[in-house]
Amino acid sequence: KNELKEFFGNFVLNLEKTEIFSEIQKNLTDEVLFVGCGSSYNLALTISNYFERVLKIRTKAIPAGEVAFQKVPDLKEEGLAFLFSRTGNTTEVLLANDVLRKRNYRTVGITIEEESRLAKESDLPLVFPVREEAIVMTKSFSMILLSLMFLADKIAGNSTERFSELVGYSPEFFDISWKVIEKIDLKEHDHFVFLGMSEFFGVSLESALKCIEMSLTFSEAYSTLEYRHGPKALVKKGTLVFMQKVSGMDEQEKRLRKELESLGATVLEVGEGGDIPVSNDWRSAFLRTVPAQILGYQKAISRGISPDKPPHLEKTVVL
Ligand code: F1P
Repeated sequence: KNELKEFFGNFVLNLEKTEIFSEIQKNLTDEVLFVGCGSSYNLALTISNYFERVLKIRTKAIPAGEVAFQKVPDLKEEGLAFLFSRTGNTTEVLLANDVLRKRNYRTVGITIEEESRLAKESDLPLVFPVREEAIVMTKSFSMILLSLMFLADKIAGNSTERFSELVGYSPEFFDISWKVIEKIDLKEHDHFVFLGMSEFFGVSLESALKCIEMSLTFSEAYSTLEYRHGPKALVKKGTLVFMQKVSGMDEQEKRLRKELESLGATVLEVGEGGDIPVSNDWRSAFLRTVPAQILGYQKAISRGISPDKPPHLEKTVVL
């Protein structure tokens, strides 16, 4: 919980001075691709939304497998593409890098492994100084998300003060999340639902994936109001819903919470005035996966499972 502060001071605040920053700025086109698999796809999706929001460009987030096997209907002949892979060796991402480079895309390879193929084969490698041994991606997700959102604001010429505030708040946010989740009887909850919009939808997808991977619990994610259109049929006592609050939706969120609680669900709201309070600014996305990381961890422990080594999964998926 304290690593984020150090990382922000040592790495993120210096990003602007690096060569990769000016290269990205120079190569920014009117449509930018964001590509990855699994957590790295969720990361790509969340960042893609934020780039669109602050830089007013069109973006597309695509699972790497669809680029790798050329299933994208309208891929352009050139452009800029961000490829995400924590290990830097996931087959689909490497194949996607080949496909895009052959088409004259400039590829930015985002990874934490300097010696990985993505770091070596992408045009503009951006290697993060983060160590993460577990199979499940947790802190590197938050750190890369924070960095690229920061980068987008810097390119747009926006103030980045809010990031400093959020990073300063992160240890407290971690503690509050831990305590709130600790109070829930997790043995009685076996169905987790994550609801969010836009950037917070990416956060919700990642939250569900974390809980599946770490605690082997049935978990789903939906765009907040979509949940009322069918999926809520599965709500029961034992359903735990995390709702990511967004600005201007208080009334709808309140009504949805009431409805889900009347169906037997336990509901926790993350955001301004919520059970786990945090700013509703989209920049808070990098913090908002933390409650699910804690939930996955606590649920795994309550089931006697190792949250670091889920069955059937490997750190790098090789096709
Ligand atoms: C992608 C990924 C992970 C996931 C699992 C399988 O890895 O989907 O997000 O947790 O371990 O691989 P990477 O390309 O980011 O290394």
